[in-house]
Amino acid sequence: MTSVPARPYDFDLQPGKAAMLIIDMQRDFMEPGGFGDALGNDVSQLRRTIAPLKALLAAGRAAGMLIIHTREGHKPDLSDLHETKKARGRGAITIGDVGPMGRILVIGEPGHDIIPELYPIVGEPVIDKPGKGAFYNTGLSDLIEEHGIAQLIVCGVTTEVCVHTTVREANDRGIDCLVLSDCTGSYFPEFHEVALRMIAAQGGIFGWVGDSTGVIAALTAPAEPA
Ligand code: C5J
Repeated sequence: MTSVPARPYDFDLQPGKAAMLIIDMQRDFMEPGGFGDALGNDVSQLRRTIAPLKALLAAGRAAGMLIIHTREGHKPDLSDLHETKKARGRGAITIGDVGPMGRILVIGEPGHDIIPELYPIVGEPVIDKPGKGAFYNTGLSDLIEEHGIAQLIVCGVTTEVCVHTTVREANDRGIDCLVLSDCTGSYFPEFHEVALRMIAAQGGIFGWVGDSTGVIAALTAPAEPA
């Protein structure tokens, strides 16, 4: 067990029981011309997460940690898209429509894929999710159970939407979440700050908030003598 500096108190990382969950680092959220942009957001706000996430991924891979990526999106026939989700936003183009990176949030389209900087390597599971939470209508529960995972190091975008929804879902399944402030991001910096405060408030009602430096230090620390 290794202690990682976090709010509201240090997180006891159990590397053998922990996985990294990297949420929706997709071109559709991160780049101009995608879903985030179509909703009128400033996608450049999310770019600061890329460098720390790259360093974290390298440390996690070197430590042999299970790394799980998620992608929000829908089947090409949109049979898994609720009408309510499609209708919301009222942008000029919406989910399923053709944009500069292909059909918006549709599996198999260029915009739906993970950004090249953080692309999964062979063997890393990629969970396609139709909702905001990574547990809804996916195999994530089974996957983490198979691997004996009890802790998730949660990263990705956006903090107050898919990250928050997933952390809440994980909590209700008895999984501890450490959310990394520098590896999560929002189009709205104030939402990011408040979303993180909500996680760590009330004695850690939804989990812990730390950063990539603390996790990398824990993963690269020399093993304690037996
Ligand atoms: C949103 C997400 N914001 N990945 N999705 O629609 O947070």
